[in-house]
Amino acid sequence: MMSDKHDFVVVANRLPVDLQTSPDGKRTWTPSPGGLVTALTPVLRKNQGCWVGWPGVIDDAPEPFCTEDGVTLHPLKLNITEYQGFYEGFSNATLWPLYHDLIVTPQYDREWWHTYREVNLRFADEVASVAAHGATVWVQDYQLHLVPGILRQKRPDLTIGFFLHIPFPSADLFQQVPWREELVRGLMGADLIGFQLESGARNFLELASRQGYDTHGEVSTREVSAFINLSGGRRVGVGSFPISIDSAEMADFTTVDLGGAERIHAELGKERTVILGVDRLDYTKGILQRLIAFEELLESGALDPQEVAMVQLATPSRERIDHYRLARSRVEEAVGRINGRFGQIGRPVVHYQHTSVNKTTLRRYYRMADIMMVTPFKDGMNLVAKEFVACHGDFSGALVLSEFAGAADELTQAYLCNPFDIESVKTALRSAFRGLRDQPDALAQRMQIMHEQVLSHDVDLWSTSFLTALGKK
Ligand code: ADQ
Repeated sequence: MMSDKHDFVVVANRLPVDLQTSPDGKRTWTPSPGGLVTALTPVLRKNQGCWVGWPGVIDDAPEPFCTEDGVTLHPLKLNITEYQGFYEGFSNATLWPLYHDLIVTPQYDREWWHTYREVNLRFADEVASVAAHGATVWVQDYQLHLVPGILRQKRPDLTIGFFLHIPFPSADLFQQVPWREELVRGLMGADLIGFQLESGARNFLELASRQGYDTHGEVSTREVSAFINLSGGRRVGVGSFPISIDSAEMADFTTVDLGGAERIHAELGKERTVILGVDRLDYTKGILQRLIAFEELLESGALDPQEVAMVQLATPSRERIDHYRLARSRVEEAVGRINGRFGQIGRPVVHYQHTSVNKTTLRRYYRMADIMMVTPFKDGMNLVAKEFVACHGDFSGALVLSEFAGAADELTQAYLCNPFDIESVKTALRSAFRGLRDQPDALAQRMQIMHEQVLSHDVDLWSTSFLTALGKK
């Protein structure tokens, strides 16, 4: 039975559904499971929960429907103007680059801002219409900054949590935004504001204090000991809640044919060391820098093209935004150049695929890779790093990881590098090679420590600790 009021509501820009059109033109909307869905499904199921979001297709949306897990999916339709101003514009060409420390210059466009406000209002309206009296609402990410504030005004009975999946920048950077007060006020509607890292939470407290809010306490992880006192007696908790993956499921290869992983390796060349990259094709991920580091090591002779192969899987992303198109063409130019210089016909040194792959295939890639390269300039967490580590319960393999990925706080046994410094990426990659060749025991020990960290800190811990802290507020 689908009830129209819910005690627990998740609201995210994206609803976890995909539209499938069969050859005869028949259209079906099917739930699409991802990490966030897996983490939240138990809570949603227990509370007859509801998920509000945009179904991913412009000007089209199914009626609300109930999944097999008993979760109501409540779609919100966006037209092309809303999609451009709210999603591509303000969310992804203003806030995204600003929050990633200006890797590209953010654009401040008043029209986008107006649309962003209007769309946030619509999201808040939808939530208000489905939330039962006294319900808990969990707002996700930078696309919905204003939702907590609007909801608080409409529905003071609700308990509201907000979690930011991407980094939160220093107060100095944030103060650039023409609408800085409104954005902060929007978040203040929440009872609890969660960040990936303590550094992001501290940046936010510093910003709030500069904007005249009364802040007190020290930031901590998975619990709340820092607060902002608002006039009227309400207080907002601020804390760090590092997100993770469904680690046990990722690590469990009992139903996955490991021969598949071996076959992939064999196709690339059994004797070759395989370096893997897996990313959304985003300029923050440092894909080009990783390729250049690889190229320079081939050029200097430090790596032999007969003995090594790089695989880069890149999911298409935000393709209508200029900086994304440019990032893609630079990556593809580098792949072509490196293969032109160091590959042979039928035997490239870089294997590049600009598509998404299914989860089982992805896990085979992770498992067969000798070295995983995760080199973002800035990343809230980076789940790919954790997925790779979870897939190496045999303690094989090495991880090269950017210091600027949130995951570096936990995966301290990785070969850390600074992606702004190509020499540093090269050094980390060479160290990983040396580890593989000369110090297998030390390498296995590093992987074991990281594997245990990821297995004991999974996405369930993330959602439970956030919701427990929110419940205590
Ligand atoms: P993203 O920037 O999307 O997430 P990430 O955390 O790495 O980055 O998650 C990407 C997900 O997409 C992973 O689960 C990965 O397996 C999958 N993926 C990537 N390429 C793929 C491919 N070619 N085929 C199939 N799957 C692929 C944002 C923030 C991160 C934060 C997460 C969660 O930017 O910092 O970790 O949210 O909070």
